[in-house]
Amino acid sequence: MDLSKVERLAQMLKDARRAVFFGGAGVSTESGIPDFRSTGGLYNQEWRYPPETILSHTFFQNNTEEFYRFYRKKMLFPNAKPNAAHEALAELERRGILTAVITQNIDGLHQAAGSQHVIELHGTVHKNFCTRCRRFYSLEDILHSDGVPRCSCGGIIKPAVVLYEESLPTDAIEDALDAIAASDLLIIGGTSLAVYPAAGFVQNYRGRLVIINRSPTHMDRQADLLIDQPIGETLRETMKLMGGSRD
Ligand code: CNA
Repeated sequence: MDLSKVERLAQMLKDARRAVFFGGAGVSTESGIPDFRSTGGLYNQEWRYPPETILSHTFFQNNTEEFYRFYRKKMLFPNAKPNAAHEALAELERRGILTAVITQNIDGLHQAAGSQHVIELHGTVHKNFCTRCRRFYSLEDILHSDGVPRCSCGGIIKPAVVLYEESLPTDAIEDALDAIAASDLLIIGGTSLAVYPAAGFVQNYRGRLVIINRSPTHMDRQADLLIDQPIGETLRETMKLMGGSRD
């Protein structure tokens, strides 16, 4: 761990008036949830179809049973717990430094860590709806079902997760763009910035920019501070340096 970089991050957070965090699957790898594009990630595992095909709207419609086989096995981690990154971000919000967590993740771990203002660009596995009558079902309901989960009305239940080919929720887009526009520090972490339109939200950022990612991203040259270390460890060390209060 490069402590001088951690020191700089701690100072940037102390100086910030409205910091925002924008993250992805890499934030949850230290909780045991694999990401898509790392070596051990889902894109490097053998499966009959590539993940972006299985996780597409068309595939859900035409191969619902296979979709659910993949989804249950690879996207649901009911026992995962928030790690040091989720906890640090929740603490930064409590201290009035961080105004929003914008996430591409669907695992609900930011909320589990206590973050209040979480903008879920790609939805969540914790909400599921009947495609016919819109009745709500919990993650537990999905975990306790077999094959294709069905509503009491007979309709197929679909997770409130944004699949490839589907649009992002309008309110989440607006909320994310507002939070980014009002911020003076943006921390991007645990994301390859390869999935659009989400990655486009941070592309032209003009404030101070920190990137914490284990592998390179196309925005690295724009960053005021670049940390290629695990994000949980990085934020844990940063919080230690920040001490108990803002100053
Ligand atoms: P991605 O494309 O898999 O990229 C993850 C990035 O994080 C990679 O660049 C890694 O190098 C980096 N990374 C991995 N672990 C760490 C770590 N501990 N510290 C720092 N960097 C790390 O994932 P994106 O989020 O960019 O792609 C967007 C997809 C992935 C979204 O649609 C998500 O819904 C989807 N996804 C979400 C989850 C989840 O909810 N936990 C899991 C897997 C995939």
